[in-house]
Amino acid sequence: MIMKTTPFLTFLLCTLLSVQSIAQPAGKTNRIPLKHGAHRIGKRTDPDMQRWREYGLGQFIHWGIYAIPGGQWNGKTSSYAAEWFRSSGLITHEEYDNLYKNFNPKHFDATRWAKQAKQMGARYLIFTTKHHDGFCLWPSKYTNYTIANTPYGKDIVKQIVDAYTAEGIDVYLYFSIIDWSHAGYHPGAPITAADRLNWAGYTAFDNEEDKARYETFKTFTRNQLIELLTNYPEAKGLWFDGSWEGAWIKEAAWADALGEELRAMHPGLIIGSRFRADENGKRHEDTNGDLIDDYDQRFERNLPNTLAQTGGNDWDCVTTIPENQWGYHRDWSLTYVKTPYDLIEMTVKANSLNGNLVINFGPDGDGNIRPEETRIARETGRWMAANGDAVYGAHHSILEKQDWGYATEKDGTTYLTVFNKPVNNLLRVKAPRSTEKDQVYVIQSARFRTTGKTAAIKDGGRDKSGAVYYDIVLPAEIRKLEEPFVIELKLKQVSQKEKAAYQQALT
Ligand code: JFZ
Repeated sequence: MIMKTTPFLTFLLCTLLSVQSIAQPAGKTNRIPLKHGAHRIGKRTDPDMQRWREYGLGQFIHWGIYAIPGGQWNGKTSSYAAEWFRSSGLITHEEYDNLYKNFNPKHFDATRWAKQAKQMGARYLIFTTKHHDGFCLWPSKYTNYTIANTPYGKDIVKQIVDAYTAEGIDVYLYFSIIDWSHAGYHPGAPITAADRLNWAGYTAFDNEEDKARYETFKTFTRNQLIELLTNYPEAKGLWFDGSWEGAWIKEAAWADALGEELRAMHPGLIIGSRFRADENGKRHEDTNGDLIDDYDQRFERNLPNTLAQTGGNDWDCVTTIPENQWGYHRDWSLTYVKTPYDLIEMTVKANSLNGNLVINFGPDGDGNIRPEETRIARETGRWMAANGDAVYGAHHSILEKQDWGYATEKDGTTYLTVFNKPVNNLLRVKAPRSTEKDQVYVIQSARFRTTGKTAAIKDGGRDKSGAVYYDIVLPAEIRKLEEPFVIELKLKQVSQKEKAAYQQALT
C-alpha cells in the first residue's frame, strides 16, 4: 500500500517525531555531535587511573585564611559554611581581605598531618590550593594575595605535596574557579532553564567591559594552573570547584582547550567532572549523557545507592564530618557530627559501588588538626588497618545489597562488611542465581576476619529465582562486638549434587 502524504500528515509526523526526540534523552544510538563533550566513552585504562581506582579512601583538606575566624567574629557565631565566612555577613569584606596579614600557623607540620592521614588509611589527598576567596597557599607569581605575603611566608602547598608524597599518599590539587580576589572575575548571569533550552540567546555578560575584564581572569586562571603543575609535578590530578557559574560555563571551548593543554604538560593527569561544561552548558555528563573528563566528582548528598546510579563511571564522593562545614569551624555543637562508623560505612558503601570516599578535615588557624578530627582519624584508621582488605582495591560483588551491610570483592574473595548485626545472630546471605545452567552458588569457606575463625553455616534454602540462601551463625565473640566486622567468603558455582557435599562439609 502506498501512503499518500498530505502536507498536513507530513506536518503531523514531523511534530510527533520531534516531540519524541525532545521527550527522550539522547540515547547511545541518537548521538548529537559535540566539540566539547566527553572526549572518551567509558573508563580510562591507564596505570594512573587504575591506581586511582584502588585508593578506596582519601582525605580532603580545606585550609585557608577562613581558618582564622573559624566561623566566629566579634563574639558572634555563624552557622554558614566556615570557608564561606567572607559572605557570612558577620565580617566586612575589607576585614576579611586583610586577615591574611595575620596568617601565621606556627603549629603547622605537614609531616604530622601526612602521618595522621596515613594512619587513617587515606591513599590520596585533595588539598585546597585556593578556595573561592582567592587566597593562595602557594607563592603564586600572578597575585600578591598569597602565603608569601603573610607573616608565615613559606610555601604550604610544597610542604603538603612533599610530606604526603613521602608517606605514599597521592596528592590532588583543589582549585576554585571562583576567585573573589581577582578584578576580572565575574560570575556571569546565572544559568536558567530557559538559557539551557535557548543556548544561542544566552550571554554571560551584558556589557563589553565585564567581558574584557573576564579575559584577564581567564589568562590568570590558566597561568595559575600551569604554575601549579610546574611547581608541583608530583601532583596526580586537579579537583575543580566553583565551575557552576554562567561566565565559566559559557567558556566551554576555552576550558576544553586548557584541559587538553594541562594534560599535555602532565601525562597521566586526572581531572574530575567539575572542570568544564560542554557547548550546551551541560556539566558532569555532556549532552549525550557521557561523563566529561576522568571521573564523576560526587558529594555525600548524591552518594549512589545502586550501581546503575553510577552510570558505570569511575567516581568518588567527598564528605564533611559536621554538616556542611568544610573549613575550620570552632563550634561543632551546631550540627550532627559523623562518627567513625558513619564514615566507615560510607567508605565501604562507596567501594561496593566502585567508588572512593574522601573525608574532609578543616585544620585551625594555627595549623592544628582539631582533637575531634584526630580521634576520628585514629578510630577510622584502626578499623581500616584491621579490615582494609574489604576496601582497598575491592569493588562491586555479585551479591545484591542486603540488610546487614555491603559486599565487596577482590581477587576471588567476597567481603561482607556487617553494619547491622541480626538480633537472632543468623546472618542471612543471599547468593544470586548462577549464570551457569543447573548450577548454584555455594560458600566454600567463610571466615570472621576479627577472630580468624571459620564460620558455621546453615543452609537457608532457595527461592523461585534460583537464588540460594545461607545463614552464617555468629559466635559469641562476634555477637559482643560493638563495631562493624568483616566476613571473608569464597563463593563457587557448583552443581546441585556437589552443593550437598559442600553443605555437609560446612556445618
Ligand atoms: C563547594 C564549595 O562551595 C564549598 O565551600 C566546598 O569547597 C565544597 C567542597 O565545594 O560546595 C559544594 C558544591 C557542590 C555541592 C556541595 C557543596 N554539591 O553538589 O552537593
